[in-house]
Amino acid sequence: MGVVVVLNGPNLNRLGTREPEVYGTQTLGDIEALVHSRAAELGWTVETFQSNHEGALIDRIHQAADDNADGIIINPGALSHYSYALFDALESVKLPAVEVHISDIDKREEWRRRSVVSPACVHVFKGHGAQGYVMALDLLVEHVSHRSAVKEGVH
Ligand code: CA2
Repeated sequence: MGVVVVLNGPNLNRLGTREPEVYGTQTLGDIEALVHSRAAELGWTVETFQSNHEGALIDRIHQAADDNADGIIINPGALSHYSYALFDALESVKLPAVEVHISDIDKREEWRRRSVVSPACVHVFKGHGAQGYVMALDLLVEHVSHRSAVKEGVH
C-alpha cells in the first residue's frame, strides 16, 4: 500500500486533440484513468495533477514530500529540456521519481533529446505511449517495496 503522485506538465492537458501520430489518441483523462486502474489492482493510491506552470509543479512536488507520498511519476513536457528548477525540486524532496515521455524524444528534434530532469529520476520511460505511465507505476511500486524489504532486513 502506498501513494504515488502523477504529475503532467505544460500542454499535456491538450493530449488527444492534435498530433495523434506523435502522442496517440488518448486524452490525459484516459491516461489518468489507466494509471488509477493499475494502482487499484496493486492496492496503491494515485493522485494526479497537471499544470501548465513550472512553479505549480514545483509546489506539488514539495507537497508530495510533505504528505509523505511514496513516489512521483512525472512527464514534465517541454520543461524536461530546460527546467533546472524542476530538477532541483525533485532532488530536494528525495522521493523516488520516474520520468515518462509518451513519444520517443531520442528520435525527434535535437533539442528534445536531452532531459535535464532525468538525472533526478530513478528511471525514464520514453516512446511507450500511455503505457509508459503504467510501466512507471509498476517500477515505482517494485522499487519502493524492495527498499522497505531491505530496510526491514527481509531479502
Ligand atoms: O513525449 C512526451 O511525453 C513529451 O514530454 C510531450 C511534450 C513535449 O514538449 C516533450 O518534448 C515530449 C509536449 C506534450 C504536449 O504537446 C501536444 C501537442 C499537440 C497536441 C497535444 C499535446
